[in-house]
Amino acid sequence: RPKLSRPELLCQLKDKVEVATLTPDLQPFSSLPWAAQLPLKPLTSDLGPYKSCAVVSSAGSLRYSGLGKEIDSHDAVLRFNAAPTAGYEKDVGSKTTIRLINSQVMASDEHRFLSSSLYSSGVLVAWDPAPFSADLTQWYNRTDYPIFVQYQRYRRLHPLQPFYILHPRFEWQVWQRIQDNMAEPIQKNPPSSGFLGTVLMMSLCEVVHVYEFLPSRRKTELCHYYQRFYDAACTLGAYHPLLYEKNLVKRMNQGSDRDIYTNGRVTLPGFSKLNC
Ligand code: NCC
Repeated sequence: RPKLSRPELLCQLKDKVEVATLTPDLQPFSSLPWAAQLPLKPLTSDLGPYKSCAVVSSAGSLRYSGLGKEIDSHDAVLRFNAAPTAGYEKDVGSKTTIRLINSQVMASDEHRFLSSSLYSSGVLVAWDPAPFSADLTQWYNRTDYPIFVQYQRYRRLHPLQPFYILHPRFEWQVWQRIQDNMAEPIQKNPPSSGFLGTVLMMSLCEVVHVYEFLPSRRKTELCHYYQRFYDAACTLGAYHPLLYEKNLVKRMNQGSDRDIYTNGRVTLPGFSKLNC
């Protein structure tokens, strides 16, 4: 199979992936009393379009990057899971427009999801590793973590904060793009929050800058910029097909290799800017 060119890869991603979120009309939710807590409309009709967006990975290599001002200069900023800004503004900025969280963060005591102020600003978007079928009823009956119980609790405490749940079809559509563009079979686990968030922002923004997803010259085994914990698997992947995601992002990058090396910055076009 011939390797796709950059424009072909970008158009394939645009054509074959839809950023879908749960709405109250979908089965099995439509027959459940709490379905009314779900946003009426999908995320993509409520948010954006934005001109410029920043996706801030949680990588340790953001430490001492001094990228904070540059990151905050974007119209929208996406952050992940428990990644804080307080105390790290110089390196990661302070604006949070959207926070993408996995269901483990919502469920584990350690993250105090229901009570910590970390989660209460901006728009929340949650996802849970669903069965490959992406069948909503199957998933509902056997989620990886109790995403729906926690969602309902959070909504009761913060009824005004926008909070979306990604449709599992989205995670597996993104996974399929990775697999179809790799020569080897990859593990059947969903893509990392980092890559899911990147594709999400490509559907909302005209241009997307992704920071320290492809590591810069600051590359380190420090897992997160906000924690003293070292593990190379955070950058290279274990459960998630992270190395393959990074390979694909490298192939789609419209910026220079120098930009990656010095700033850890990748430049991707928004889907609306592609002529496919
Ligand atoms: O670590 P995590 O991701 O929260 O990081 C967010 C995204 O940043 C990119 N990243 C991170 C660290 C690093 N050194 N290099 C990177 O490129 C990745 O794209 C990553 O997705 C997740 O994807 O949701 C993940 O979540 C953590 C964990 O659940 C949360 O941080 C909450 O504690 C996972 N860790 C564990 O399960 C132990 C991680 O595998 C993936």
